[in-house]
Amino acid sequence: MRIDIITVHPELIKSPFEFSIIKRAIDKGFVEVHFHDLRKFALNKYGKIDDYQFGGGAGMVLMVEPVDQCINDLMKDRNYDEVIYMTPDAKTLNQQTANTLSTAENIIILTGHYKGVDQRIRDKFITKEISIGDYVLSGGELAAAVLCDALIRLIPGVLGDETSALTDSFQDDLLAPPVYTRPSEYKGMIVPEVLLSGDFNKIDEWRYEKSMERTRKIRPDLIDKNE
Ligand code: 6GU
Repeated sequence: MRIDIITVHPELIKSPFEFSIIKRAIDKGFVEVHFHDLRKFALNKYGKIDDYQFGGGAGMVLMVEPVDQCINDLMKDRNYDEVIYMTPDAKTLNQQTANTLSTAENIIILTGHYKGVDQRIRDKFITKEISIGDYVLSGGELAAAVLCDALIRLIPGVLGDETSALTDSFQDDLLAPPVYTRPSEYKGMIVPEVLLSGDFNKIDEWRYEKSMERTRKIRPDLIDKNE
């Protein structure tokens, strides 16, 4: 997979790609991530990329021209499966969207800032708009990093244990069960005996029950959705 991220603040978004699973995925060649500084396409030597909105109102809007040029440059070299715009006024990211996007070959992610991007960019290029939740961030960079993390870990081979991405919370619309590791007793706090029993049928059953219990308590909407 190749991901091209267009941003006003490349430095803000780089570090999540430099650690742990995501770094390993890049090092092993499962994914290529390229950052594109919108200011390189600025209208003047002062780096102008935004302007006041027509009709009045507070906040700056990313201009059509720099974004259009940046996306056109990328599209000259390859075809893109999706051109994604990160914005709070969109459908919320969920596991199903992440699963689908993780099979793409090439994607562009445009991160908004200020008041967002000129609507003409959305009309002309954007194939998918994604929010990461019902709250407002100061820019789309962190949201883009969240999206990339969710996608990259799903690429086959990225996680050492092939099955573990599939047993995550939300893959089956249930929250994950509790987990424990050594020691089996600490300051009188003990690990549930079934986990030490070696009986894998019983363990699976216990985990499922705990998943249901947690989901009913914390996210009953996930269960109602399937009934
Ligand atoms: Cl994608 N962008 C911004 N600015 N705020 C958000 C968001 C995105 N998703 C939730 N809040």
